[in-house]
Amino acid sequence: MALTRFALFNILLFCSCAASPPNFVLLFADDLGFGDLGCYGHPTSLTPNLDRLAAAGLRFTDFYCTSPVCSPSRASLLTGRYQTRSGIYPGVIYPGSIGGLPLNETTIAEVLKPLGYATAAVGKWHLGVGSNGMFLPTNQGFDQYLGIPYSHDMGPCRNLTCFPPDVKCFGLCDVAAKKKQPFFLYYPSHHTHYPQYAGPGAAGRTLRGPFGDALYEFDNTIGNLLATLEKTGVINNTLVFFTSDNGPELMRMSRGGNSGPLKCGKGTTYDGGMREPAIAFWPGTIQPGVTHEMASTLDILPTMASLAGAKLPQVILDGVDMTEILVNQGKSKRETMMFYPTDPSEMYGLFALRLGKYKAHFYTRGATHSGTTPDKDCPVFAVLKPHDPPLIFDLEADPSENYPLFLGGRPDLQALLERIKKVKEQFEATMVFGESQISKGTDPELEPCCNPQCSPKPTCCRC
Ligand code: CSN
Ligand code: MG
Repeated sequence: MALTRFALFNILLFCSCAASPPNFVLLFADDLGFGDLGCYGHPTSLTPNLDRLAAAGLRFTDFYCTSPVCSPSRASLLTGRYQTRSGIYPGVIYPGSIGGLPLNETTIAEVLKPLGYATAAVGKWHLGVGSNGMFLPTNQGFDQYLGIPYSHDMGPCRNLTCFPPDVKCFGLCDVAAKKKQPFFLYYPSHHTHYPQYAGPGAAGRTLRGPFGDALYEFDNTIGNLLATLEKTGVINNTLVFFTSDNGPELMRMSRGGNSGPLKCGKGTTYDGGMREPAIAFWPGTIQPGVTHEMASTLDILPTMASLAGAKLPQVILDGVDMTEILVNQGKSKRETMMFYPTDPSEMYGLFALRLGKYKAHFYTRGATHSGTTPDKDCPVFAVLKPHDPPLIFDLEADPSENYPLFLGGRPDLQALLERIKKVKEQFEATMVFGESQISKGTDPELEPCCNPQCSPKPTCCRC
């Protein structure tokens, strides 16, 4: 009897899996650091919904994005490839940028589309607009897009952050769920990026001030999303994944984020710039826990492809399938993480490389975005410094990258150094830099403008 019921249960489970691939909700924070969430130890952040996802899901301690600034990090998230390949460097895309994420790159949305997924991007895109909007999400596999195309401290209409238009709820989850169509919702929120904004439900509601209020509002939105997933009955067939694009903008002082115990923040290749909070939630499939396995935004495309049964793009992928970490709290297939600066070049190559628990810095440099903290290595005054041999840190014993290992008299560390050099050499030999999209420059005519016929642009767009 028990066995029969067990068998029936399995069949039902199997049938439902085979019949309906899972939905994906990808939540992406902006400039949110490793130490910013309640569940990552921030004392005054108010993040009840993210904390709930972490308590009932899997929380990562060693999760990396690929760049300490926005656009390159987003390019990697959506393509599973280092930004050097797609050409989203140096720096970030500007409102009038001529280039954008090349259309021949394959995004997660494009991977899922052939399986009948409904796809939507809601929030900050920051991978180009281009002439006639050629680089917008609707040309990169997303059926629908509602949001701002770049950071809200860019462009002529900055005051839109003070007087947000009354945008009605998009409701795509709702529609897709009712149709029993699988969906992929990409929600890259602008909330925690400077200047922060919070509406009446969140402004002044936290102990942390403007950053805390904006984060709380984002968290409320996540709560609403979860409620919709529950109400529509799809929550048990939905992977919700949360992470952030880059480390905190420390130059904003208490209005920037917080990298917790990690060194420096945005713009740098220290862990504070690129190691991020990450949470995977899927009731019934992902067991609650904490994982110390190394994983990356690069791995999200291959993982979603594998869970959906989709074909991988026929290009060099830097991501690996992390399903085993998610569903069995198993081992990562990822052994390395590569750290490129905001202005990667073939001449300098990698600034740093993590192999297992060790991270080697071949170059270090501070950044404008990481100014104002007492650590003298973080601000822009810390000029480019080559290290030969590289500075090596044991990130398990010293996550703050405070104490470089002394290699003298340690044959084991000498062997490690040789291995790191070899891995670096092998990786760099496979790296073909794509044509830089951002070096193509800007054209004011390409800036989205509230008064398209006006001149001269962009100043006439201040409306
Ligand atoms: S970012 O932030 O777009 O989130 O990376 O708003 O690197 O020069 C970065 N930058 C404005 C920004 C400029 C931003 C830069
Ligand atoms: Mg950002």
